[in-house]
Amino acid sequence: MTGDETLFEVTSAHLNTGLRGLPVGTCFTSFVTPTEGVHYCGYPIAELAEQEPEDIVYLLFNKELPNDEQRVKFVEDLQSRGEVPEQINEVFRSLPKDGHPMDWLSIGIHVLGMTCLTGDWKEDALNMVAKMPRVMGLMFRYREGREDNIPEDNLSQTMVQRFVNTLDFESVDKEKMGKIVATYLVLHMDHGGGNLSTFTGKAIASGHANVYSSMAGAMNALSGPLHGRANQSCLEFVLKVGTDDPIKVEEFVRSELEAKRPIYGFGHAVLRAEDPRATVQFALGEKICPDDENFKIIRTLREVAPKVLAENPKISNPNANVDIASGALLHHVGFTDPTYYTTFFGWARVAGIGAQIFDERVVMRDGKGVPIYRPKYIAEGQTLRHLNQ
Ligand code: NMX
Ligand code: MLT
Repeated sequence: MTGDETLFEVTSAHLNTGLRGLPVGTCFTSFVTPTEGVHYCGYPIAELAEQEPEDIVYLLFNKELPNDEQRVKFVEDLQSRGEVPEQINEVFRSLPKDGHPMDWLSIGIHVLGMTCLTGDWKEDALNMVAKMPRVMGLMFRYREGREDNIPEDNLSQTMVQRFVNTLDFESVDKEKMGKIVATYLVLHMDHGGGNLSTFTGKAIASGHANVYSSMAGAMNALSGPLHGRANQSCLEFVLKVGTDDPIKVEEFVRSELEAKRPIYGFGHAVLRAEDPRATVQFALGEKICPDDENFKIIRTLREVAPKVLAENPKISNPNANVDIASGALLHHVGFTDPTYYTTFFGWARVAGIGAQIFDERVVMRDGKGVPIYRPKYIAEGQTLRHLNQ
């Protein structure tokens, strides 16, 4: 981009639309197109789905995939940052067990901020990424009252292995669990600059709150049912449907719409086709759990719901979004409580939001950083004369 190109004509019709579609900045980590979905540093997401999560963290921070040597060095570097402070155990032990896991996650991130802050944007962002697997595992353990015999953190493991090792669930296929979690992380790490949680995190950081405080705020934004918590609502919805019979599923969808409840797992603010992240997860499910009861239900929902939603011309995108399939896959490998699902989304997003905060604070505007966010709001009845001042 050069000079003062006109990117968008703002009219009064754009007011109070949640900034929908208004260009407000540049994003170096990813972009989202309405038909092809998210691209991380230019790579369409489907091309990256099989990569290791560590490779994608490297990509988001360095804007290129690592070669073999860079990968080894980066994994070692992350491992050296992974230790979590002892205080997190005390804090988690004291939290209400019925508090929502997203609140636990946000508090866990604040504890990291209070105990591990360096004040360097990139160091703090990478340290947080490295500590997340253990924080996630501990959150499950303490919230479920499984406080005894928590395995030591094994820092020489991958991020996903450290999480699975900390959980130490009995009678689960740890390899399958690892594969689902790894794919989940890769698919959810970033989604352009304007999704609500990323935008919120960057806005908070623009006032020079540290990365941890900014990330905790981003997690709170992600916890809403129209944003990240849609994955929890979606599996709850699937369990409520309880059948893969297309006729009954259609009846259920219609009755939810009549009751003015959202059809979770469908629709998007930017996408106008099925989200490729959903397509990847459906393909994975067909491979690992085609006969799983929940998977069969979402397969039917994917067929039925878009047709019903498309009857309403107000709905811009009746197709499946990222949240339709993730719950069924997580459930299949042993995560049977849907209230945890958004924490996986949050865990993944720490990488993308951390990288975007780093770019906005340290790289953009020749290193000066983006100034404090301050969009303009217009008072009801304000005159044109006032507006132009
Ligand atoms: N079920 C019921 N109504 C819907 C849906 C849906 N899946 N999608 C859109 N609408 C309604 C929407 O509520 C709005 O109604 P109204 O004019 O009465 O306020 C109207 O259709 C137009 O909305 P759109 O312009 O199509 O979508 P918008 O950009 O406002 O919202 C979502 C996008 C994602 C919030 C919306 O599609 C939705 O609520 N989907 C269900 C929840 C969900 O799956 N969210 C996860 C999104 C992904 N994520 O991680 O954030
Ligand atoms: C996301 O991944 O953040 C969601 O799809 C929401 C969005 O992009 O607005």
